Amino acid sequence: MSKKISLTRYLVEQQRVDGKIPAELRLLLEVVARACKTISQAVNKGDLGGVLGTADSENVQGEVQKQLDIIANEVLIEANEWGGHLAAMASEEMEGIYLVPNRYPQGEYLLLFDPLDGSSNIDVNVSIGTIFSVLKKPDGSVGVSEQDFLQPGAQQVAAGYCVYGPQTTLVLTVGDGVAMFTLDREQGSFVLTRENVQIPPDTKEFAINMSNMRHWDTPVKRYVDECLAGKEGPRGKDFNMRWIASMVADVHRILTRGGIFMYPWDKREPEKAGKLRLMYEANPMGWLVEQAGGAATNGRQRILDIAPSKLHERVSVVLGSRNEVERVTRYHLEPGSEA
Ligand code: AHM
Ligand code: MG
Repeated sequence: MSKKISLTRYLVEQQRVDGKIPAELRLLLEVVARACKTISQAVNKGDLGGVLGTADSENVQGEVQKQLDIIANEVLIEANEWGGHLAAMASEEMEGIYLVPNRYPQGEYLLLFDPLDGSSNIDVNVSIGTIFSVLKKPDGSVGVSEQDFLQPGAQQVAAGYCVYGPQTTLVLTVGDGVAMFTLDREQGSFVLTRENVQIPPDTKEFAINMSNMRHWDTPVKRYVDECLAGKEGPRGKDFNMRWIASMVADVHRILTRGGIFMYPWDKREPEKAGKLRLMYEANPMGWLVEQAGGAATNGRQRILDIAPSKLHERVSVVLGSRNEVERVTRYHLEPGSEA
């Protein structure tokens, strides 16, 4: 029988081998994984647990919250606030940062999350997920403020997501490649199922919400038009399209078999840089994709190099198979393509 490596063992080994991660970070990641298990249980129960449907509230982005958005947010806060490894948390579902209450010890890490990504899929039983990003509080800062969170994605010390689909899979990087862990429900633990995940540099699959086509900028329209032209067009090959409307599930497919994902800026709300949020969606996903040999840009610039100016900042996202992302980025940088 091949030996099973649990997430706990994987993290302990990461800590021991060359001290790749400190003990505090290991503890933090274990707690996040435990919270994801709890969220997975709630997702699985669905109507039986009375967790589906809309809550009577909106989040800071003006989006109507689903009951599971709120439940997942609470699960992550309650799991993480008492362990002593965190200074503060930030979430898509909370306007300001959440300080660890005074009654608990304070740690040096900052945890950001989208507790339940792909909310529009909750009630229709389609894959959804939790996305998380871990930063270190800047050296020498006293107390903790929103400013401490405003670090470029390149400074993340861990990032990952948990996808709640036919299987519950936790995908993680601590800067040493990407590993995937499948939840073994009988054992109650995440088991390592893939290591050194690599995204093929080329692909024939793209993911974008095509209903927004008329609002896109020229470079994005050009790229998709060329894909749609198939064998007879300039790309000389047929493309396939997938759009799950859960970034976690779309990124999971790309980490599994390649592809390109785009949620670009568009003319519907030109003052917004995009729909997705930089700090707890694009940064963690961008780092995972880069760690798997792919690329992630906002069409012009590497996502991980963007210096954020606010917690809920939005960003245009192009990520996945390296050669395709480079092509879209090149189209944006060509003279005359400015939005
Ligand atoms: P959410 O965090 O409120 O769920 O929104 C983010 C989601 C992404 O998971 C997904 O890629 C996108 O929104 C889908 O948007 P659309 O409904 O425009 O297709
Ligand atoms: Mg989201």
